[in-house]
Amino acid sequence: MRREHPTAVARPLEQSSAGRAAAVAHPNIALIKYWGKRDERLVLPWTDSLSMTLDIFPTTTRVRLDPEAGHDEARLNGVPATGEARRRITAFLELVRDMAGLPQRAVVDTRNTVPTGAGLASSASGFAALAVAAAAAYGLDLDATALSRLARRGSGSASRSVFGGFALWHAGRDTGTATDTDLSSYAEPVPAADIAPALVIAVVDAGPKAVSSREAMRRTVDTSPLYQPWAASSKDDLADMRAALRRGDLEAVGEIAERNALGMHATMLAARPAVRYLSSATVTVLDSVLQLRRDGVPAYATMDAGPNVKVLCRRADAERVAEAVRSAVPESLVLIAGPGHGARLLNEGG
Ligand code: 2P0
Repeated sequence: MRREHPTAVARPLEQSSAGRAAAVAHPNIALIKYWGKRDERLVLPWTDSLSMTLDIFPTTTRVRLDPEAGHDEARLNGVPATGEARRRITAFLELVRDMAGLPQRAVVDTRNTVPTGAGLASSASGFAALAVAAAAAYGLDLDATALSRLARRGSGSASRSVFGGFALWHAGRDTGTATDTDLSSYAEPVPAADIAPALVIAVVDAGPKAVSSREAMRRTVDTSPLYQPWAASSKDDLADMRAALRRGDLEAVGEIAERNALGMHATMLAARPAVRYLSSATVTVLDSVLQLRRDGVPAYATMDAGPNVKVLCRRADAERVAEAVRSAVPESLVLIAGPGHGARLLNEGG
């Protein structure tokens, strides 16, 4: 069956809110991971992924067009963006300008509340908020599917933060032209029974990571003998995960998420040279999660491109889980998150 993809409709700038807009978005944590691109320019992954958007760590981004400016300006938490961060924001704005057919440069102001670069998906909330704010500031009238595709070009995981709750990002198909392929890779909400979930986030190290996830993914795909087997098993994990969410089986959701994440880290450990994000503190938290399960508390761990651990459990067990993790790693910062909303425009009075 062919799925119809609503396409973006550009509006003239005069009809948008005077070339400025603000948006807020939240990070998401993948329960079925995205790890590896088959097309770096279009940010197309090898596998589908599935995540839960959080209700903590919002990113707020303001975009204002500046007809006088010769280049884009971006500030991250008040500090001018430089290097790779600046390059990625400018490349993203170029894409938006192409879509809108407008030449004006922009001033971008981003406020992150998540520790940047610590494997807590600041690029997901960051590019989801930037996609929504920049599209509005440049007068593009995009639906959520199109915003998700656009956010993907900034950072793959951002495609999922456009949506609240559980979201599935389709890897897309390579059957047609680059345009068709681009259209086929977007996120959408996933049907789920109410499992009243919480993610207990153990920040064992808030410092920036040694290897960017971009570089780590590239190295894994290019050199890890475990990559293709993991990608194949991730397909089965996704099918099992969707079924578990539909029937509201939190224990199955947790088990599948944990095995998928450990498998992803195994692919990195087998890369040449190895990429190891997990630290001794990570393993200590993993031990405490095992102990919780032995004590009859359903709790399951997932880790991203960093040493921090996110523990999926029932909302009703979240305090107990947080306490167990805190006493395992007393120097960690432990937070409780629930399912959050998708990215949205802020009404700032014009
Ligand atoms: C995820 N991660 O699914 C996976 C699991 C980290 C581990 O998405 O290169 O910042 O910008 O597309 O989205 C981190 O990668 O990478 C990520 P790019 P992104 O959440």
